[in-house]
Amino acid sequence: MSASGHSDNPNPHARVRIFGTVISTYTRIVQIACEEAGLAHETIATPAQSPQNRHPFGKLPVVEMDGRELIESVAIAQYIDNAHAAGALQPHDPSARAVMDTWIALANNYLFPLFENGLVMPWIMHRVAQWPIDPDKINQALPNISRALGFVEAELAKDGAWTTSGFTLADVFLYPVLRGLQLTPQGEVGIAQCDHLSAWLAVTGNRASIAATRWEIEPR
Ligand SMILES: N[C@@H](CCC(=O)N[C@@H](CS)C(=O)NCC(=O)O)C(=O)O
Repeated sequence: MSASGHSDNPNPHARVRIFGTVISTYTRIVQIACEEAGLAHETIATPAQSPQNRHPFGKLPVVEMDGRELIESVAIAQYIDNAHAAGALQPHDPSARAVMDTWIALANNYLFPLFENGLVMPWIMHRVAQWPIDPDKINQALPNISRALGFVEAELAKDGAWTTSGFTLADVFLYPVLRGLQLTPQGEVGIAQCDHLSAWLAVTGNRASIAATRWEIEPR
C-alpha cells in the first residue's frame, strides 16, 4: 500500500529517518521493526517518483540510520533487528528460520503484488484521490486473491505456518500486507471467511508495535 501524505514534524531524537510514503506497506514494515527494537523513528513523506527518492529503482522506503543509508525492506528489517535487538525477531533454529524466510518471500513476491495491484491501490486511489473504481479490474483480480487467501488459511490450519515461532519478522512483513487487503471491501469479506487468518490479524493488531504504527485510514 502506498500513497503520499504529510510529513511528521522533524524529530531531533529520531535515530532512524524513514523516507517513505505515509500510507505504505513497506514504510510500516520498517516502522514496526523500529518499534520492536525500541528505536525512535520519523517518517519523511517522499513520493516514490520524486527526485528526493534515492532508491535506484524508485522504490520506498529508504532509511538513514547509524550513519548509513539502507534500502530494501528485508535488509533494513534484518539490520534493525540484528544491530539493535540482538536478532530477537529471527529464530536461531534453521528449520524455523527457513519457515520465517519462506513466508517473508511469499509476502513480498506474491501476496503484496497480487493484493496491491488488484484491490489495495485501486481502493486507496479511490478514497484519497476519488479515482473511479473499475469493477472489471477488481473482478479480474478476485479469483487469484481468493486462492491466495485460501492457501494462507490452509497453511495456518495445517500447522500454524509462520506463527509457531512466536512473533518474528514474518509477522512484521505479513501484517501490513494482509491488513492492507482487509481494509478493502472485498478483502474484508474474503478474510472474514478465513477463521485462522482473521484470528491472527486480530491478535497481532493488538501488539504494541502494530498499534503504534496504525495507518491514518484504519478505524480504531
Ligand atoms: N523491494 C522493495 C519494495 C518496496 C515497495 O514496493 N514499496 C512501494 C511502496 S509500499 C513502492 O515503492 N511503490 C512505488 C512504486 O512501485 O512505484 C522493498 O522491499 O523495500
